[in-house]
Amino acid sequence: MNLMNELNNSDFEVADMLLRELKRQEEGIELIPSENYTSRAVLQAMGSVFTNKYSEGYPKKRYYGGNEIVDEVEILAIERAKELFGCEHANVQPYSGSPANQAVFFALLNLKDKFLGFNLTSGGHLTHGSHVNFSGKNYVCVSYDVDEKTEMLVMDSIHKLAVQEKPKMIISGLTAYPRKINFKAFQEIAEEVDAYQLADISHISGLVVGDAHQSPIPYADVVTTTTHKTLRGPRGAIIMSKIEDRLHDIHHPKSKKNLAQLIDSAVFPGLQGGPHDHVNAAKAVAFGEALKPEFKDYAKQVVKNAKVLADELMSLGIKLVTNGTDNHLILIDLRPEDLTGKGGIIQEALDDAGITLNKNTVPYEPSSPFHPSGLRLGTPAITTRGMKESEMKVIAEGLAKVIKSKGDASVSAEIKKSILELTKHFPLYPGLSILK
Ligand code: DSN
Repeated sequence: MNLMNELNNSDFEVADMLLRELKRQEEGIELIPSENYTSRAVLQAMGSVFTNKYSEGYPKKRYYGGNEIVDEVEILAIERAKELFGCEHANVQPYSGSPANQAVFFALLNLKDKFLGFNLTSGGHLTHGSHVNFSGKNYVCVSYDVDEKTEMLVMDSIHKLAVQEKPKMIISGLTAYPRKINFKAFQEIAEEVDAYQLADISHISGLVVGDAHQSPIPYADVVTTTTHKTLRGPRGAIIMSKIEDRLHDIHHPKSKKNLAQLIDSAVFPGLQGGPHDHVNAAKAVAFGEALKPEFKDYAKQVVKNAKVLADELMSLGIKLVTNGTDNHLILIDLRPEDLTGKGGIIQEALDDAGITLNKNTVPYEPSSPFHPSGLRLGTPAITTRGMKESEMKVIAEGLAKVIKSKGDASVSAEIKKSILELTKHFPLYPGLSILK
């Protein structure tokens, strides 16, 4: 179904923006580690008549009529999520990662309860306890951090903090940490202090299902993930959990609900109204794609590409946080380049060169989140495009030249030519009718 002709006829302005965005995506190198390119099948499921439906409730327990097909869609998405991750329970309704994490807080904690989360500046997420976020405002967050020297998480320090603070929940997971997370070790700590473990695998869920990262599913009580990052689906999220609440008698003695029921009722009716059925249809499609054997090759190539890109950058004299990566993302430390607080300037110079990434804080950031001293990049999108080790070398060279030039416009213009030459050979959505 091609709705582009209708869009062109009825709203030229939006149609034109869409075409220009497609061109931007085609011509540039996308290195934002939380972005990816979905398949055309995912796009089609999202841009479909499922968006016309309301379906408050859960399959077979809806508040409105006409949900017989939407029930099939949601059941399919749930079953595929369970098969893909090997989890006991899956709720596919969360609109995105932040609402999913919010639902877990709502399900498991009372206001002002204490939890442990990864410091945002060093690689955690806003919803892991930042003071400007609901998680930091409504609950008491004690942040754990990376070691100042190695810039890595040290499980012994997290253990000490947990024993001292006795939190009700410990969040594991990352948005800007280039190393692996030991979910088993987090669970051992959580069990020792009678806390829940919430593993937020939004960034790495594609790697987890592709056997390129340890899975938290055998260990963590609850696991959240967005569906659009390494998992390569539509914008959205899911929550997975065990069915039984192992801490029922300690934390929820009066509740008649098990863990899965606590989560479900926090999502609906606790926080959300009708699920986005068109997105759930697209989630089902994406899970089906991730169940195919070739997705494992994709996940492994993402990590391989990140390693090559990291090694090339370091060989060109660029300092990386933790001196490397074991996942899909890389954090460049601009301080040795005399660019402290100048991440935004280099991000803009790279935009001009056709390379998109984001400015980011580095651990123990000496400047501020809006003027940070680092750059965050990753390989999920370029790997989807088919790029491999040799392309990583070209990209590393472009990145290093722009950084070393400190944002010189003539260097960006020169790099842009090589980026256009490179992306020409990796068409996005070949044959998409709007390109004709
Ligand atoms: N905005 C996402 C990211 O870029 O990592 C996290 O929510």
